[in-house]
This record gives sequence, structure tokens and C-alpha cells, in this order.
Amino acid sequence: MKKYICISIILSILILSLDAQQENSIPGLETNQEALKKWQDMRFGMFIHWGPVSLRGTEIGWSRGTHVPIQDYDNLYKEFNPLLFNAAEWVATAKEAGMKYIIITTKHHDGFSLWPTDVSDYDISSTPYGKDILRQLSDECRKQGIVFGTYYSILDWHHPDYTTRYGGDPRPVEGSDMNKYIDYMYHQLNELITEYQTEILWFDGEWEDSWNHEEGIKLYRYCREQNNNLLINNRVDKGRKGMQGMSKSGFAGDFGTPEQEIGNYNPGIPWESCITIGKQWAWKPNDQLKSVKQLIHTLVLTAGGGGNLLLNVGPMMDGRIEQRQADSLKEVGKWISKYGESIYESKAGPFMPGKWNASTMKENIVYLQLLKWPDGSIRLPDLQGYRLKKVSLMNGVGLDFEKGKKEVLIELPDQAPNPYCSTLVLEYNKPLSGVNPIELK
Ligand code: JFZ
Repeated sequence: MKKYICISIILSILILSLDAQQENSIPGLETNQEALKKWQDMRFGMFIHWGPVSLRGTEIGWSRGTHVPIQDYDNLYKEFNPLLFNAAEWVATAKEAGMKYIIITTKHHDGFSLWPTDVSDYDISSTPYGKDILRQLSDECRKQGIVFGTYYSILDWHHPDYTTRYGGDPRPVEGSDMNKYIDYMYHQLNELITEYQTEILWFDGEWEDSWNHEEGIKLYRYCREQNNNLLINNRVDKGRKGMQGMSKSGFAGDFGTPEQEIGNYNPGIPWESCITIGKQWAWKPNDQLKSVKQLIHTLVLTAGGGGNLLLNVGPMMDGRIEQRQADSLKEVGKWISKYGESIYESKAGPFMPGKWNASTMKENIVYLQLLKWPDGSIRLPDLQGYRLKKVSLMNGVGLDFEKGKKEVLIELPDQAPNPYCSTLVLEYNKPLSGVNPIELK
């Protein structure tokens, strides 16, 4: 009997490790592990959805031909003049919020290019503003030590050669030539990689039938050939499973992209949740914003699941980030300045994220983030084989604790030390790398 148990344990370990490797099993599509590690350590980035559509306040891309007539939408660029755009301010806002990288929409589904591209006039150089937004932002990111990345939509409902139409666009697809469009795309991506030194390529719009797996792999390879340090999301290929965003095996992409939801606990596979600060990706007047508490909890639960958080803001038509959004980000930043050590460079676990907690770890330290402050005390299950040496409030005093048979009882002060999310620091006798994840009731 013992023998069988042993064999089946060995077999399942083998199968599990095979499965983990499958993620990047296509030769030439292996993730650059150094770039990945650097990116995972950052844990928190700013997503920016912006373009001439902010003049209407409707959703970027999707409102073309639905909420805004196509003729109207496609001419908005002629009025786009964000004179108050200040790259230094944007980057400072991200930095102050504790974000370590920025991803901006360089071309969304509406086809407008936010930089002066060689291959189209439907770009920033044709607007009354005229100046290169991307150049200013990428320069400023490097100046302030923020990693610069670019969103790029594969689907393009504006380009005549792209072969799917949307929003009641009357142009026939007969005569459209996807190969020509693909050349166009490669040219643009080459500009982003070589001229703007994008460090992360955040693809989108891969789901229509105009795109396929073979082209996905080719595109991934092409980008890495231009710069082998690039990190590329899984929307470059067709392997994404729904809004949960993780990849089927055998598809290209360095990380999963859950959208508008916190990814499941999954420290073994790289992923990043992209989530809006309000309800819309692009700026919307009076958009209902998430509370500071919600934002902080989202960050903590994401880190506690092993993922990154890409929090989206939509700047206004004049180029400013709305004050309400900037104020919230500042509050998040204040929290991070105290608790960031439990987020950056952390690993998820050993306590799985749940209704009232998340947890992260480093070496022999566990950070237990409490989403609600408990009454008087909490009980934690013992970690088999590890000895709890010390418990304290993060940035605060030591706490008394009592070991029972299978639990420890930790005494807590009446008042939560932080109104958004307080954290306990648990120090064990040795590194916790081998410990199995534990669900807290
Ligand atoms: C996509 C974009 O469409 C969206 O505008 C935003 O940029 C986000 C980050 O990524 O999200 C999607 C993708 C597909 C659907 C909806 C939103 N869909 O198929 O309904």
C-alpha cells in the first residue's frame, strides 16, 4: 500500500511540474526570467487609457459607431488639444501612488496613434496639439525611474485593411488585406520598441477571427528579436481563457491578464489584474470611483494571490488626471509608504486570500493583511514544521500570543492601526518557501 502511495505521489509531482513547464513549451517562446522577476517584484503599475475620445467622455474604441457616430468619432482628433498635459505630473502621480510602471494606450481599437507614426496620418501629429505625447511620457518615465510600457490593440476597427468591422461600419471587408495590415502593425511595433524603448508590450484585441495562433507566435517572436528583455502579455496570442485571463498551455505570452477582477491565488504562474479606478477605461465625467479602501484591498488581495495590479486611470481631454482620481491615488500611496514592504518583492501566501485577509511572505516573515479589524484577538492555524517566534503590528508594537495544540491565539489592540488595512508581521524560525497554502476560515 505504502509503495502505491509513494508511486502516485511521485507521478503527480512529475505531472504537475510538466504542466508548469508547458506554459512556455514552444521553443523560442520562453519568457526572459530576469525581466519577469523584475516585473513581478514591482507588483503595482498604472494603466492609462487615453485618446481623442476623452472629448466625448465615452468608452475608448467601443463607443465608435455605438455611442458616438463613426463620422464624429473619427474626426475627434481634429479637436484634440490637451494643452495641460504634463508628463512630469503624470509620472509623479504614479510614483506618489507607489506604482512602479506605466502602460499607456498607444493605439486602441479606434486606430488612433498617440505618437507620430511613419505609417499613418491618423496620429498625434495631425491634431492641433501636434506634439509627441509618447516621447514626453517615455522620457519622463526614464527620468523619474518608472518602467515604461505600451498597450497596443491588434484589432483596429479604423484601418481599412483590418478584416473585421464593428459598430455598423459600412465599409465592405472585401478588398481588405490582413497581410497589409500586419505589415503596418509590425512597423508600428518596431517604432515602439526601437524609438520609444518600450519595456512591456501589452497587447489587446486578439479575440476576433482576423487574428490567429500562428500570427500570435510570429508576432511574439518578432518583438523578442527586437529586444530580448521585453515582457509581453498573453493577449499577443489566442490562449487567453475568458476574462479570467490565464493562458491555455502551448500559447505565447509571458503573463496572464485577468480583467476587471482579482486573479485567483496562483503564485506559480505570472499574472496581472487590470482594473479601472472608476467604471470606464477612458475618462468619463462623474464616473463612479472605487473608494480608497477598495483600491488598497484590491492591491493587497492581488499581491496575496501572487499577481500584479495594473490600476487604470483615464486622463481628461485637457491632459490632466482628474483631481478626484489623483487624490485617491495619493491616499493609496500614503498607505503604501507605510506597508509597501509587505507588497513589493513579496511572494503570495502562506495564508490564502479570503474574506477578511490576504498574506504575503519574504524569507521567514509572513505579512498578514487584515481587511477587517477583528475584535480582541485572532486565531491562526499552526504551520506544521515551523515555529512562530514573534508577532507584531507592522510599523508598531509587539503582540502577545499563546500557542495551543494546533493554533496560535494572537491578542490585538482594540483600535485598528490603519483605517484601510492593517498588517501583522509574523516571524518564524526558518524560511517559509516549502509551506503549503492554507485557507483561513
Ligand atoms: C479590453 C479592451 O476592449 C478594453 O477597452 C480595455 O482596453 C481592456 C484593458 O481590454 O477589454 C475587453 C476585451 C473584450 C471584451 C470586453 C472588454 N469583450 O469581448 O466584450
